[in-house]
Amino acid sequence: MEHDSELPPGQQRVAGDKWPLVGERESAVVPATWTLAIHGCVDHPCRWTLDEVQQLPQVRPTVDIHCVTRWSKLGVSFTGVLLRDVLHAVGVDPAARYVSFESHSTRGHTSSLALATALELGTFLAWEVDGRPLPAMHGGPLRNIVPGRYFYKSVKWLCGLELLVDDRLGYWEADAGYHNEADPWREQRYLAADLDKRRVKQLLATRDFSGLDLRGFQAADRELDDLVARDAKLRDANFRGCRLQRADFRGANLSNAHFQGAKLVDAKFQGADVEGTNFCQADLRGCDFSEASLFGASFVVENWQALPEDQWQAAQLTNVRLTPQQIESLATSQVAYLQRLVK
Ligand SMILES: Nc1nc2c(c(=O)[nH]1)N[C@H]1C(S)=C(S)[C@@H](COP(=O)(O)O)O[C@H]1N2
Ligand SMILES: [Mo]
Repeated sequence: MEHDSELPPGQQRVAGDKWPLVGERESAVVPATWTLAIHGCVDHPCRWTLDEVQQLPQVRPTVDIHCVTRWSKLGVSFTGVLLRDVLHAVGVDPAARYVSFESHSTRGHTSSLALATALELGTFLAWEVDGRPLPAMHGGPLRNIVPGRYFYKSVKWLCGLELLVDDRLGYWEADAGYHNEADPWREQRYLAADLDKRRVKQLLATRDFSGLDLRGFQAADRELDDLVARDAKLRDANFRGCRLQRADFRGANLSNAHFQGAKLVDAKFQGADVEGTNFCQADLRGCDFSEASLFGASFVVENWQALPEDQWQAAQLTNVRLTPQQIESLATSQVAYLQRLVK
């Protein structure tokens, strides 16, 4: 599909040639014993070595990577074989409707797609990036790549392709509410948790979210000073314009949460996941981000340098605890802003 812009909505380019590491960091299996099992609804279930995979016609697609935590890395070239050719070689049972990508990893990570979608998007299995072997931390010896979907559909250390009649939700899709379609151009990031109105009211009254799964929680413009949300799951939650002074978000998952214009004076974010989180125009005086993970977080609009000062200086960043390393993990426009304002 053709798009006017290179970047899907809400995405930012990584600085330079950075390639962030997301999710699991290593495989559970040494490459020497690595094989790919192709099973489920196939005519000839089999187990291939990497050598055997590489016998198929090789392709060199250039792919734009879009992570759900809002970083994008454009124009990455891989070497691999098309899923279509793999499946052609083993023969697919016409009853198969889904394909599950399985990982050699301790938690048995998986992700799945409708088979027709996977084929249409040109899904392939890659062992090289920019002409060099795919690094182990990025899924070497082999990972699948699904162009045109958030990167969580591209499983590292691919060890199996299972053809299914009925879908089986993947690791992030089943437990963390990641959207099963994952189209970045339609911002299909997360599904909101199911909460009835009474429960929402009760949560807002007690101001205790500790340990709860409240992804997508809608709390814009609320008075929530002293909120306790330790270890809460608040991906994609909306706290725009809230009062959240002294709020305790230690250990919480706030990836992609919205804090635009919120008053967060002295809030605690130690050890929190704030990947892709939006803090534009928020009052962050005295906030502590020690040990927090900040990839893709934003503190100011991308083009701030082109705007009049009164429009970007609203953010208040005195006494914010952010290390230089944390700041450097952000997009270029953000780094320049924070280096100027964090004292
Ligand atoms: N085995 C495995 N594959 C995985 C994940 C994971 O945790 N384990 N994370 C997914 C997510 S959410 C992303 S964004 C990409 C990250 O790939 P990278 O670490 O190479 O950037 O891998 C995807 N594939
Ligand atoms: Mo991701």
